Amino acid sequence: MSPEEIIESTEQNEIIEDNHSRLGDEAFAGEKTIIVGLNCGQGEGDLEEAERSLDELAELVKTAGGVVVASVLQNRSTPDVAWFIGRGKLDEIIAAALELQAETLVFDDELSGSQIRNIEELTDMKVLDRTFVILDIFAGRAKTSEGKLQVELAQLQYRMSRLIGTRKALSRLGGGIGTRGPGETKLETDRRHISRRVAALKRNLNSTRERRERTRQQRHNNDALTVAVVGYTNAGKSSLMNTLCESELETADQVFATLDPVARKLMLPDGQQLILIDTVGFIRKLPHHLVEAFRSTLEEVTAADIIMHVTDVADPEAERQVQIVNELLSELKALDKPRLHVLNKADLLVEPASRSLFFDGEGVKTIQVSARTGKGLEELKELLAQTAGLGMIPLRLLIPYDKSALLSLIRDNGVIDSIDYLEAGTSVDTRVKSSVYSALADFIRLAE
Ligand SMILES: Nc1nc2c(ncn2[C@@H]2O[C@H](COP(=O)(O)OP(=O)(O)OP(=O)(O)O)[C@@H](O)[C@H]2O)c(=O)[nH]1
Ligand SMILES: [Mg+2]
Repeated sequence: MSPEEIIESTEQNEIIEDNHSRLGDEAFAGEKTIIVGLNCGQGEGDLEEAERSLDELAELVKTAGGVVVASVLQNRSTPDVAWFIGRGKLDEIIAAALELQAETLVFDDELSGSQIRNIEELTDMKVLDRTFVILDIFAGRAKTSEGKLQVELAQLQYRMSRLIGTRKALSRLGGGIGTRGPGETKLETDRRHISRRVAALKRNLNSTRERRERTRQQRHNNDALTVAVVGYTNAGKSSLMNTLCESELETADQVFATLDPVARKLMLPDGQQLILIDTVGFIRKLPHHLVEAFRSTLEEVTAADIIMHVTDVADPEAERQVQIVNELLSELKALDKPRLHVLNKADLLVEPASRSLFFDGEGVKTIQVSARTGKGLEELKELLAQTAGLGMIPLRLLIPYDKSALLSLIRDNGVIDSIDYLEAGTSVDTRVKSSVYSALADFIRLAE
């Protein structure tokens, strides 16, 4: 695709009919895979974390269409420079692969290009890492042109940094985890060609980003407060938005069902309107290239007025997931914003949730709900109204009849608690965003 073509395709950021993910999962079915993790920590917690991360990798490989036939975890004080894990361990893996007829190895950490090449040559298997698999899933899921461009950028940057390796991973077309996205012909060409493509993608994403920035600004100026719905992947963010906003966003029991941010209006019981923005789910070791490439979508989180953090309270890993989400929120400089913590899937709890989940930071209110049964959702709306109200200024106004346009400004930027038509004008008790205070200050009613 030439840069011109890219510009054209980003002009409309519409949902492109996407058969990729559906077809993809079938086309990739059955690739026998051994997953490999390395634990360099000494503590018991470290081992457990490495095991959980490996479980998650199995899930990722499955989502990408592979079949995990074995999982190997090595304890070692440092990664091996040439082989990542121990050479002896690799021999064991080769023997196991022969027996299990496995053709692919997926490592749970990012490997260097030379490690990938070394291991490929030794094992004669296709060698991938966690980042590659995540990028592959994203490539199959991206629906809008912006999402597709972002994923392609992340893939190219990732591949460019490993161009010297990946003989097998790149030399196969048509089937196999990691063969979606930029195909062989593009990757065979030299780095300069890829660099040019990367530069073109970045330019295009920049213009998309400016457009997104403008939309956001408009939303900010004329509309309700925005709430970024964030959380670990599969926590039920989209389901919760669907139940709250009566929308029909795609939900699925799998990682990364949502890639592109989608906004929906939520009318609160007090008449206030909020805009909820669904976002991509977070995960352990979210690839650096992906965070970079998805900067413009992740800025929806940075720009939101309120953060609604959703956690699957029934997941045994919930506490760790909260920690991972908070680390990413901190990177996105979003931890200081008004935040509430929603413990979802309460219907699946067999015993009470861990108490520590209820303390997610100073001033952060926590509520237990179920998007499925509707339990706790009215309280959640209350809590959202309260949180939204925190940044609002209460005013008692008298608006002359020739300034009635100000009433729409108030409605768009706040809530009217009571309204009364007097001889001198409209008397309004209201709470408004601080951004419109100066437009209204002249009409504040003085105490009678
Ligand atoms: N039992 C139960 N299941 C739920 C609840 N909320 C969501 N789910 C299920 O959890 C799975 C994930 O839900 P999604 O809404 O797709 O989760 P998400 O957080 O948007 O996930 P990503 O977009 O992949 O990050 C789906 O199978 C939902 O049906 C709930 O309250 N209770
Ligand atoms: Mg989702």
